[in-house]
Amino acid sequence: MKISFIGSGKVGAAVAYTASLKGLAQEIVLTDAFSDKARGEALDILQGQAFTPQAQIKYGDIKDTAGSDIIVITAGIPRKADEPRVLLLSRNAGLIAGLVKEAVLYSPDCILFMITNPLDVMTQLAYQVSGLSANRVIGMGTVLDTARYRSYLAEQFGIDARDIDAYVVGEHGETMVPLVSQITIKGIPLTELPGYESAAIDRVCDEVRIASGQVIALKGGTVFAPAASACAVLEAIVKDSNQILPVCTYNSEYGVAVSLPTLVGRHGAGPVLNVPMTDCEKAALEKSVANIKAYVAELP
Ligand code: LAC
Repeated sequence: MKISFIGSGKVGAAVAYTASLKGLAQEIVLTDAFSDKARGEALDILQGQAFTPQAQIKYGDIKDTAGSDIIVITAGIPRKADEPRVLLLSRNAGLIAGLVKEAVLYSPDCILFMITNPLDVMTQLAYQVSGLSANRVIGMGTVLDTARYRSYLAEQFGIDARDIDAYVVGEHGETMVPLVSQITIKGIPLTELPGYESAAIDRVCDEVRIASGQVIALKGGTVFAPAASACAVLEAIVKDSNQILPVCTYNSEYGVAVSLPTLVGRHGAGPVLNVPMTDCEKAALEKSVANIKAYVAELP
């Protein structure tokens, strides 16, 4: 398995390192507009190989990604704490379009994994310019928001986050939709939990929406939750586990890239599963889709 990274900034490097710790690839290639950055991160990961699963850790430019099974794209301008992700649209759209076209030329059989923000729009753009089938253009989407949702629910109710089935769907952004009606803990409705109160759920949902901005304001950018979330998707692909994850893919029903619970395996992402929603949740999802579409309409 060859996984290449276009972008070796904080998130790209953390995803590459986490993937190496999990033994997800036999070959990892780091690239970056600043070649010394890619080289430094590759050497830093390589130098720990005496105590991690073995892999060839390389650095180079986009031609060195040739023949990749998965290409992870984190390149682009990151946002500031008080900036909505969509502000990055004009800054990143031209860059991403060019990188995607070139990457796919070198790796026509790859799966593209998008992390660059605004994520939903960049995933839509990558789908449009790559010529790849929708299942092979995957955005991290609300997998990250879902991780935060489950982590905060676990903290609130004193349970193992890995036992919680709860999804955030829609936009990886201000209109994200934490689904409340279907939260279960190993199949048991959350409402059955001792100490359950709906106000606590509302607080958790509010926390999830501001989570990224909070971390950016404190430390300049989010790194570890994105890396853990990204590697959950990479692991499902590499191990062909057909895990259900709310990744962002082009959805022909909605006519745009949007995050919904989807089977993820070596084939990429699909089919999207029909998660039960209340009328209120469905309306919120429709609003989120409309928001993504409005941003996609601004693509150059
Ligand atoms: C975040 C960035 C990755 O949500 O969009 O932390």
